[in-house]
Amino acid sequence: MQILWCGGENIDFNRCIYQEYNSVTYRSDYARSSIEPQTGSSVIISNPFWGGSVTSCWLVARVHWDSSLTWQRCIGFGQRNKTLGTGLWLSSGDSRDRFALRTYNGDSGSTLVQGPYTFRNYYLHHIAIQVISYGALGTINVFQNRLQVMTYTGDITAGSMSAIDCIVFTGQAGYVRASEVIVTDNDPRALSLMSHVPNGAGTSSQWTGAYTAIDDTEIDDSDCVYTDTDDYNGRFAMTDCKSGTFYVRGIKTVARACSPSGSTANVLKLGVYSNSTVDVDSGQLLGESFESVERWASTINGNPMTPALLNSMELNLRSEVYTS
Ligand SMILES: [Ca+2]
Ligand SMILES: [Ca+2]
Repeated sequence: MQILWCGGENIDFNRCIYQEYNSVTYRSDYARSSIEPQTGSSVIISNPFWGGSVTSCWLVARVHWDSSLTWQRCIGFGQRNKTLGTGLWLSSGDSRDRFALRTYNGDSGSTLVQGPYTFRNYYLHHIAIQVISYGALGTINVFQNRLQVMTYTGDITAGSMSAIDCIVFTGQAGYVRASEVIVTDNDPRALSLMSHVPNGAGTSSQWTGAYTAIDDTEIDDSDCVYTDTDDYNGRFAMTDCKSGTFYVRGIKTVARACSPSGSTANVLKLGVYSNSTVDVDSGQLLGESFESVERWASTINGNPMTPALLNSMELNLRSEVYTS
């Protein structure tokens, strides 16, 4: 199974996200919060899938449903360069506690199929959605608490969307929260997403600033860690796995970063420091404004990940001065 994308905090989505800390809306031993739109938001979209767009994939998420609205968009699949809201959506139906599958062209929606009246209000649902061959003849299956509740085969085209490259989430404040969002190429119903955050100084860190500047729950760019020197490693200890037996599929490293005007260092390499070895990606060129950059790794220094390895690793940020 390949993990195509994952996320569950405002750093993973790019529009008007509020984080909800009422732990009935998420699993507090896995996630730090759920996400929720701010009042006045438009539809929220995720950071892009790492490997580009796909036409078949799965989504699994924890969804806290607290909506009094019919035909309320909840979560689904989108394409980042299309009119906001375009997508293939799990929605409420003609009753607030009824499932529906809808397509939106960015302007209006149409119903593919309605499901059972089991979208229970004020309840944390385990939702999985499978898309097979997005297009004029495709199939969508929806699972609630791992059991199938809807299926539709036919034209599942949404507006001018040609493929799927992001997750879309409701813009309606106060009704829907999501956490532990994972996109895969195969059945992800057994997967969980656990957030790990900086909780101490790292080994021989060369960057300026303390971990407390980057342990934000709500994004706070007013304090951060930084360097303007080539090939400097910023290292920070990370929180551990919860106890239990886990098979670790991999880790996503995500940071908000920028290279302000006048900087020398302009590339950020993301990864980890483990067993005295740096394992970072080839780096991403930064703009002058803060934005999220992500890296997925299914191994550390070529070794399969284990909870013990994760517990001992440190976050490793590495600077680079790139000149074309
Ligand atoms: Ca901060
Ligand atoms: Ca640790």
